[in-house]
Amino acid sequence: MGDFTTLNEAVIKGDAPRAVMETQAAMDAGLDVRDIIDNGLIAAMDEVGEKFSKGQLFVPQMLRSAKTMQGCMNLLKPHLQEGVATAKGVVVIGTVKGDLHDIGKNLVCMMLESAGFEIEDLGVDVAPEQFVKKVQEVDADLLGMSALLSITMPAMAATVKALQDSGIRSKVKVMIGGAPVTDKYAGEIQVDSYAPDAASAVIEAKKLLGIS
Ligand code: B1M
Repeated sequence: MGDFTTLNEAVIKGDAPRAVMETQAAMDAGLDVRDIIDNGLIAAMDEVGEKFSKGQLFVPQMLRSAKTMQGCMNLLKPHLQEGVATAKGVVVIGTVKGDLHDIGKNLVCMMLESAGFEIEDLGVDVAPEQFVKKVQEVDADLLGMSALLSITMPAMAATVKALQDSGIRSKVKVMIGGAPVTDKYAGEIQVDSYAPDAASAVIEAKKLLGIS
């Protein structure tokens, strides 16, 4: 594992130029892209969340850190390629209604895309009906939902119900994730899979669609 102290600090401070420079330096030093993401960027965002919980920083600073992380991700994205991309299945994905967090969801999209899946990203604050409409429109193989707030998790259950009401639940696999989401919750709302992070999301997606 590399030493990411300076990159961590830059993300926590929301100093985008410095963070991007540090990310580039880490790549130039030959460090693994996943290591940079996990220990350089995600670890810093976890600390931002902790500081926010303790009242040591506020929403505008959290937003600045989020934008900084996104800038670094843009730099890393081309290096996430897993090999030649061949269409493995169509994935409709989005952050659920009432929730505006998209960094984790975007990371999941990037990893799935680089693993060869075709991605239909609906963005944030996606209502159950919007998910259903898109799944029908593109004949999706997999629906992915992300939630970062405890109070928006029920929107996942509402989407599953909307799929059932439209008669298409059995035609599409459903995977959920996001910091407050658990395997237990996935069982309760009867989705097909839960993934704790972006790398497992790829493994789970492949498993669900029978791809090795
Ligand atoms: Co907010 N926020 N936020 N926030 N924010 C959290 C989530 C919080 C935990 C902070 C805290 O209190 N410690 C807390 C939620 C508490 C709770 O409900 N459990 C919180 C809160 C309270 C809020 C507001 C209510 C604050 C306010 O306004 N008072 C507000 C809500 C706005 C809204 O959504 N309606 C709010 C706002 C924001 C910003 C807009 C400022 C910004 C988001 C910017 C953006 O996303 N574009 C923000 C941020 C940045 C965070 C923290 C600091 C970081 C989130 C993040 O990007 N993590 C966060 C604290 C934390 O999580 N440590 C916090 C990095 C990211 C890579 O991880 O998203 O977990 P994550 O994704 C992972 C996995 O979860 C998984 O894979 C990803 C990669 O490994 N995964 C999936 C995610 N989706 C998946 C889907 C899958 C599979 C895996 O399948 C489909």
